[in-house]
Amino acid sequence: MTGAPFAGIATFFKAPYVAAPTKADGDVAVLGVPFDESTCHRPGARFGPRAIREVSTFWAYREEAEPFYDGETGEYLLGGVRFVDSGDVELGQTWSEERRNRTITERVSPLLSAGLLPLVLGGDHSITYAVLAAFREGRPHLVQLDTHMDYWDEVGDMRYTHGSPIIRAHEEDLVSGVTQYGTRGFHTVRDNVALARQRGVRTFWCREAKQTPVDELVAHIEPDSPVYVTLDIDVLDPSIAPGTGTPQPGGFSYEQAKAILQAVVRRGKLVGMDVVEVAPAYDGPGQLTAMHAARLIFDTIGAGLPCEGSF
Ligand SMILES: [Mn+2]
Repeated sequence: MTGAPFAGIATFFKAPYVAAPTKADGDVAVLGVPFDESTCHRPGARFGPRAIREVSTFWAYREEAEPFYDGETGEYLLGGVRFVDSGDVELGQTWSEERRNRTITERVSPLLSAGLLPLVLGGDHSITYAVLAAFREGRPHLVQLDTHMDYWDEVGDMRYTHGSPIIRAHEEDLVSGVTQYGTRGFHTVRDNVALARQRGVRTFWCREAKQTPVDELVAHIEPDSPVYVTLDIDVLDPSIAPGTGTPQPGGFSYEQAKAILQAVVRRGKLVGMDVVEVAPAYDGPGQLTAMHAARLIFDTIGAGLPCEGSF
């Protein structure tokens, strides 16, 4: 074993694969949800988990969970943090929304019971509702980085599409509050901007978030309170993240997203994270979108969990 990133099977971060991990196996449990049938436009996010896993191996050369040094911020990250890859949730194509949701929730709950931090790789954004259902008791604050509010009340007969995970989680009281960063693009009445505002969702529109110091962006989050982060990769500008189903011009740079994510998890206490809407078919050969997804995962979890050791 040379530890070469490009050799071996591409689990996330080349972490060991354990289908039902316990705390003995790791600290962060990766779970893929390759599902994109709730997409309203371009499909393909079902291939997101594999794409993110493959690109993640680029950073997998460290041994024995030694820390990374981020020279730009002068900080050590992820020292002593062990990842374990628990594989994918497989969902039947003919299943009802309720059955799909239940199946996802039932895979996340044991990870929480085992004391692991779930890191869920989508999949389209519909999966976030089902993941949050496993957090019902802890009621974390939901932090959403996303072009879209995903607060659509309903789309025809479907209540759990990728346009509605936030409204469903919010109205079912799975979360203690909602903060959105990066909202932009053309909105229709179905986006329910007014409804979200009326219910207390705090929305930082993309241009506003870019122009506001990060300390102010997170000041309303209760210090050390549980925070769940959902990162819809379309919050990034399409010039650096084209591989997604519903891109919009004018998004965050990598640095802007990183700064917000790190400020959020340093203010609150990170209890779980998902990254959704990576659709590699539109990504091109450079794997840009998956690369940014993987790197922002490391930046966020690295800032959110204590780091042991330095070198
Ligand atoms: Mn979304």
